[in-house]
Amino acid sequence: MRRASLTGIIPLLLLFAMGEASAHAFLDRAEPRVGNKVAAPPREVTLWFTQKLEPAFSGVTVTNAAGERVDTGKTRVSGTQMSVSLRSSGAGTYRVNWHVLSVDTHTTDGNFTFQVGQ
Ligand SMILES: [Cu+2]
Repeated sequence: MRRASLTGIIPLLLLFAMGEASAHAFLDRAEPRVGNKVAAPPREVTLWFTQKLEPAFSGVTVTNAAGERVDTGKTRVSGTQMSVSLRSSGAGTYRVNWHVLSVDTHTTDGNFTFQVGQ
């Protein structure tokens, strides 16, 4: 009996967890695209999220393979969009590190890489 009731509850809990998660601001897409390779160094990185962001508590940094910052340090937030300009940089792998506070007061963060080169 106990086992039967548990199997009924677990899918319900999963459903609640997913409903909660979908309410946060998650990365929808980015430019340069996540994991993509671009020929020329981009002038900026732009990220789009699934929810509106609170500018004061959202930010993005970009580092090169050596872990050095290549962004200008000034994150711009507008609605669901966040972007940062990059200093001139060469070929290589870059990591984008982002953290956001969405308007529902939940924080999320993540990172991804893109490559520059031929
Ligand atoms: Cu949320």
